[in-house]
This record gives sequence, structure tokens and C-alpha cells, in this order.
Amino acid sequence: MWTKDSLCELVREKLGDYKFIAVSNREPYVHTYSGHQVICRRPPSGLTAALDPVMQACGGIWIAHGSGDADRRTVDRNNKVSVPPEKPSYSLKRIWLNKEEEDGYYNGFSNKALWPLCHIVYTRPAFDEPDWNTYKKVNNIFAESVLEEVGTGKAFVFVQDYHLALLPKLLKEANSNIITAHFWHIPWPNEEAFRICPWQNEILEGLLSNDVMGFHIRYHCNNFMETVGQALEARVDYERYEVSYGGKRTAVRPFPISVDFEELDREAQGAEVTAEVDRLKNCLGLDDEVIGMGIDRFDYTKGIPDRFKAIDGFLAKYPEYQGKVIFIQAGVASRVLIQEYQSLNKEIDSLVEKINWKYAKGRWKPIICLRENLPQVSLMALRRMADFCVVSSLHDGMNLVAKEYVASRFDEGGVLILSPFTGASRELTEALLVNPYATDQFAEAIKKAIEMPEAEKQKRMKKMREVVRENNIYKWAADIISELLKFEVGV
Ligand code: GDG
Repeated sequence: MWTKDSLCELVREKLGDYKFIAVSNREPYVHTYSGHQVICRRPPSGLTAALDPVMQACGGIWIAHGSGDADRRTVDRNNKVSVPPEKPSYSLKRIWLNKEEEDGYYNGFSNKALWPLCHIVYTRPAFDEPDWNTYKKVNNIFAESVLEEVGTGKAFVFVQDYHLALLPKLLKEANSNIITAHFWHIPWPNEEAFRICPWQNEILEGLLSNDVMGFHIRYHCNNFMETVGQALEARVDYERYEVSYGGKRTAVRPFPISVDFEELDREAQGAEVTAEVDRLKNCLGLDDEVIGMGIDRFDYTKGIPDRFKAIDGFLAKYPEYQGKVIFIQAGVASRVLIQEYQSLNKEIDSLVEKINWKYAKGRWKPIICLRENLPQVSLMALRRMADFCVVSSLHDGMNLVAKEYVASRFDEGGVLILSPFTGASRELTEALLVNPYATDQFAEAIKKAIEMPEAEKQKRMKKMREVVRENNIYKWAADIISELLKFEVGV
């Protein structure tokens, strides 16, 4: 089984004189002003939650966009800051973008085009040429920063996600001593869906410059290979799961991302979490109600309105549960400058208001929405309090909330209701799998979760915990690094 220590050893022994550089849009630690004080917080992001423990184990440099208003104040003259603040173990190098660059590259091409293109949730992607040009420009800015770091030496560069599809090609063209792996954190849709992107060839050429191209599940690998096969004059080898294009070979592999199981398991048992459970229960006025819970970045792919509709259906069909069940939805608004996200936030607020008005009795109301960036201890307390956790994504690469819930349930209690449209559902087969579009079935799943006998809950949770314990985040990183090592220059 992979652990933080064994990953650390792999890196120390095998990486030799290679620098280890991770690159992503989102940074793992954001410094912001709170009045005159500077505070450091972790963003609500699956990518950073997963990669941070890996970087803590491997050391190295993580290059990302500095998005906090106090970020510039906290870096040295090379734009670097050591993180995590409480136990520095790697270097975060920040890249600065102006508002136009951030808007065109991040809000624009990344999140108005690629995000809806890759998630089949019926939100139309918007392909805007100026945004695409800004995306190209910003990928070049990232490339310059990586190349400056590598100098004339050798490096393993671990590129993250859909914001940086063009980066590998830029790096390889500039320095042949660079080996790259790219992990695509979101789904890759089928060829027919992807081909509407007017710049699909440039994107594919960027990605096929990588030595290793990783997705969460094999299905996304297959979709990617089909897309390549249709769009480019490439040799697609389904036996070896490789693509050859322009004389370059790219291994395409599934690497299911995960969480730091041992750390979450340990944290969940801490006395501060017990105290936080009491504080939250008191503060939210909870007695002995059955507690359901969701934690999400508020995104239209996460199926948040769909779960509220199921709660409504459940309370209408089984009125005996009115007054006895409370659903706590935690999470923060995301990408608020994009119109679809503004509509989603309005829809969430109005559904909560409508459902609470419909069923409220005295002090009890069925849904509590905690719309703030809660500290880790509160998120952990929620996981521990929740009799059931709902993950109802309409489409999701993996979904770490599901794995975090499982890893936190050291007591083997709790039920996970999980959408089959998440990557996580391939591994967490002991969850109650329910289609979030099917409101009636979803309502029945809530009833089943509440009424499930303790022995069955325990049996299911135990199995899921074994899966997450074994397939933890260190295994994910070790598998990718081991694959990369096969491409070591000169070997
Ligand atoms: C992408 C893919 C894939 C949520 N709300 C708050 C908060 N969170 C934390 C959760 C979790 C993370 O954010 C969200 O993880 P997800 O996996 O759901 O992902 P996305 O951000 O959509 O990420 C996804 C992931 O990349 C990794 O590859 O699993 O499929 O879409 O850690 O606990 N954290 C805080 N406040 C919140 O309100 N602090």
C-alpha cells in the first residue's frame, strides 16, 4: 500500500537530478486581506485538495496563478512562498495575470467553453475567438515561468487540467529535457461532443506532446483516443493504450484520483472535531434529527437543485419524516462572473426558500444552507455528523467529496448516496447509486439511506473504506510518476 513515506522514497530514489514541477491554474494556498491582516486559506477545489498532500510528500515547485489580493505581499522576489504555512515543505511560485488575461483565459475559454464542453449537462459551450487567443497567451505565460525554473537542467513537469492544454507542446518545443505528464481532472466526452470545438486540433496537439496523458477512468481514456483518431492523422493503439502523432508517442492511462485516507481518518478522530460537532449542533439548533449533508463547490455540474427536488419529493411522499430529517448543504459560490453560475445560485436560493417555506414547522426547517468557505474542522465535523451524504453530480470526473466522506467515517457509520455519473461510482460500488435526474428514485434512495439497518450500513462503509484506503492519493501519484519514469531522457 502506498503511503506518504513510500511516495517520498520513490521520488528521492528515482527522480535523481530531475526537478519536480507541478503546474495548475488554481493555487493551493491563497493569501487575502481581512481588514489590515493577511490570512491564508485553502480554496474549495478538488484539484488542490488532492495535489497538496502529494507535493508535501514530494517537495518541489508548484506553479500556479496568484489569485489572492494579498498574494503579492507574501512572495519573495522570485514570486515564491513556502507552503503549507504551518509546515513548509514545498515552494509555491505564483504567476500574475491582469484582469483581461484572467477573464479571457479563466472565465472565458476555460470555463465558458472547455468546462461545459467536457461535462454533458446540457449547458452550451461558448467559443469566443478573443477568449481563445487569451487562453493561448496565458498558456505561454505559464510556459515561460516553467522554463525559467527548469533552466538548462532536466525536469518532470506535472501539468494539471483543462486550463493548460497547450502548455506541454510549448515546453517540449523549448526544452527536450523536459518530461511531461498531464492529468485531466474532468471528464473527456465522446468524439461527437468534442468535435464542436473549433480549436480541437490545437488542443489535441498540445495534449499529445505529453509523455503521459492521464484521466480518472478508462472510459475517458477511450473517449480521448477516439477523439484523436477522428480528428488527427494519428496512430491510435488500443492494445498498448498509446497514441503516436508526429513521431511522438503518448501513453494514455487511467489514474483514479483520491484522498489522503490516513490523514482524514486521523483528523476525523481529533478532539477538536468532537468539539466542533457540538458547536455546530448548538449553533444550528439541532437535536436528534437525522442529518443529511452535501459539500460542494456550487457548480451546475454538481446536481444541487436536483438533490433539493429529491428532498422535496421525499418529504411530500413520506410526511412522517417531516420535522425529523434535516439536510445541511455546505459550500461556496464559484465562478460568479459567469452567467450560468449566477442563475444556479439564484435557483439554489429560491429552491431552499420554497422548500423550507412549504414544510417548516416551528423551529424546524428541512434545509440549512451554509454558504461560506468553512474551515477544514467544520467540514470534518459535518462529515462526522451526517447520517447520510449526498453526491448527486450530473457529470463529474471523480468527485472527492464522496471519498472524503468515506475516509472520515472511522466509525464505519453513515450512508453515501452517489450519482452513477461520477468517476467515484466506479470504485464506491457499495454506495446507494441513484440517477439524480430521476427525482422519484432519488427520493426513495433518501428513505432507504435513513432506514438502512446499522449492520448493512457498516458492511457497506467498511468495504468502501478498504477501497479508498488502498487506492489513496499516494498511489495515484506513485502510479503517474512510475509511468513517467519510463520516459526518462536517455534511458
Ligand atoms: C475537479 C473535478 C475531481 C467543497 N466545498 C467547500 C470545500 N470543498 C472541497 C471538498 C473537496 C473539493 O472542494 C471539491 O472536490 P470535487 O472532487 O468535488 O471537485 P472539483 O472542484 O469540481 O474538481 C472532480 C477533482 O477535480 C479532482 O481531480 O474529483 O471531478 O471536477 O475537497 O471538500 N472546501 C472548503 N469550503 C467549501 O465550501 N474549504
